[in-house]
Amino acid sequence: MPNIAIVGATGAVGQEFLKILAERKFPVEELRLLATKRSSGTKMTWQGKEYEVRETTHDSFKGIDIALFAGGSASTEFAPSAVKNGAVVIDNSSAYRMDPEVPLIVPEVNPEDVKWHNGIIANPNCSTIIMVVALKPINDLAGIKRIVVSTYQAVSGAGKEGIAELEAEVKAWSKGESPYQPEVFPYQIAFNLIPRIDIFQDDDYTKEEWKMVKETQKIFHSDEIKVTATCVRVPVFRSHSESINIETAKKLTIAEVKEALAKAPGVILLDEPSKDTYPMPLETADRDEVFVGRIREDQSIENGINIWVAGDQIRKGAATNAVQIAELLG
Ligand code: 2RA
Repeated sequence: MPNIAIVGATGAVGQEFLKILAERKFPVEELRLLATKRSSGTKMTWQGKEYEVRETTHDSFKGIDIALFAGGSASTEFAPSAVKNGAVVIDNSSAYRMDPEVPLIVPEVNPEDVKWHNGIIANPNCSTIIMVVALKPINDLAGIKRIVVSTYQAVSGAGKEGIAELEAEVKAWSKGESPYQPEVFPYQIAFNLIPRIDIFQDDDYTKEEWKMVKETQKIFHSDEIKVTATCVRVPVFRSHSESINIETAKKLTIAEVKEALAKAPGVILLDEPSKDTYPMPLETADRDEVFVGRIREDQSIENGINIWVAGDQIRKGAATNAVQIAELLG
């Protein structure tokens, strides 16, 4: 059984790694919980046993087979040391995603890429993962030419601090207190929408929007798929939603799209307009599947489809996908 290290164990994604390893009965010989100096000494319980979180150092990885990195600057600082010590790193940060030597994997889409890793495997951005799981069966059937996506991203994407900020703002508002001073998001997120996730680039797109373009092309192995994205933070705790317009090379009927999605691994079709049934973040939170509904023909173009997708950002958008990658390592 492998020895596993979790780097960033005390954060939202780190804690979810622990839940998912247990739920999926991932075999673990030794578990090493690592975090920043500030969190070292924290006690965490996993499978009835107490573990003490230790500070991540370059010497933390001796004997480790798989290191799950939750994200942030620890990846650039420590992933190379983990690899030097013989571990395979599965990294949830954006540091290595576009490195041509590093596979970027969503197990339902491109599991074969696990074969060519050189020690680091990147976990894609949450909104990309959720989108490509839903797009894979459509791309297989008809070849996607262009994607226009707008995201509605939960505060969990900014970690447990993002969740705490929304909660604090709602509590302050309900008590009639003066507005909470935001620290995580650039503006109040409660009762608001913020059309900026990650930093702005020179072309005025955000880095989050750029990730959706570049990561989608890398996962599908095709620069021919054109993608344009608008990413928006919404006052939802932990499930991202996305409105996706897809133009395909071949004409598809809506029945064909629904049939393919209903059979697709990792997808749940929730599309019964007459019963008011469609995916919503409250219902998709804490689930591993990507939920798809509101499937309609785009009548403004020749071969167009509109879909609505929702999926838990911390689970399939981060921790579950990473543990599925670990499972591919066999
Ligand atoms: C967000 N994409 O939602 C980020 C998290 N990976 O902010």
